[in-house]
Amino acid sequence: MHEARLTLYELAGADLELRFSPHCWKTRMALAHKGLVARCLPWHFTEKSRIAFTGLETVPVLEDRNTAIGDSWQIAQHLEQSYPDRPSLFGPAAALPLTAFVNQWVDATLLPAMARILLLDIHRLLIPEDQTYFRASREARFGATLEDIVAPVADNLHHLRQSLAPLRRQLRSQPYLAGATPAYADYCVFGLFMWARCTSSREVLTADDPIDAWRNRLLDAFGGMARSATRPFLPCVGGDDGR
Ligand SMILES: N[C@@H](CCC(=O)N[C@@H](CS)C(=O)NCC(=O)O)C(=O)O
Repeated sequence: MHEARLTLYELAGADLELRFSPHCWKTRMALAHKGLVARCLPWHFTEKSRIAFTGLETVPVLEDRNTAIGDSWQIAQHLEQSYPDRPSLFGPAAALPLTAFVNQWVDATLLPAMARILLLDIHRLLIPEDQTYFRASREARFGATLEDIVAPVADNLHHLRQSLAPLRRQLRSQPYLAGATPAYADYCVFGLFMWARCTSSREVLTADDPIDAWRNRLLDAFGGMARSATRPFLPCVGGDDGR
């Protein structure tokens, strides 16, 4: 049962059970970390009016009793401050700015690199109105058609894997980015892998990548919550990435 006071608006595909947003996954993991259960409502890109009360046009949005919070980072702060008796999302005070840095690194560097792999897969999973909006907004953002953005598959995968180098090195000596146990820094990066898992049949890591073991640990966390998330039925993507 969810706690009646918490409602999370999450991006959904044409299949309303398909919740694939990397930012919403950060919040899902943060809620689970705090041992909180929210009522999770599906939301589509073109349903801006449903979240207009936040003044924002993006999800996640969390309603906690009479407060509405938008932006995954703000939501994480809210959860930490409002539920101090639950496990900390950040750890000691010094870890907060470092976690903020990880969040920025993910959003500025890893997210666009992952987008170049997933954009067309995402488009296929949306309701028609969202498809039109998504194509126009992302093509304007990236300056090319969705098809052209994803076409250099091998280069795009290579670029993402190279961008993941700091994470890979860190995970050679510790199980989680935050140390011995996972924290919000881990969820910031993990959200990206849920984005891939819930939209595409393409494996973005090589089989021997140490990041894979970390990803598996987080897929299994909280009773396998992330592992059991709905995935799309997709034909296997053909073609070798060549690396
Ligand atoms: N900085 C925001 C970014 C949220 C965001 O971009 N969410 C996407 C879904 S992954 C969205 O709602 N996009 C709406 C749009 O593109 O119009 C956060 O961390 O919550």
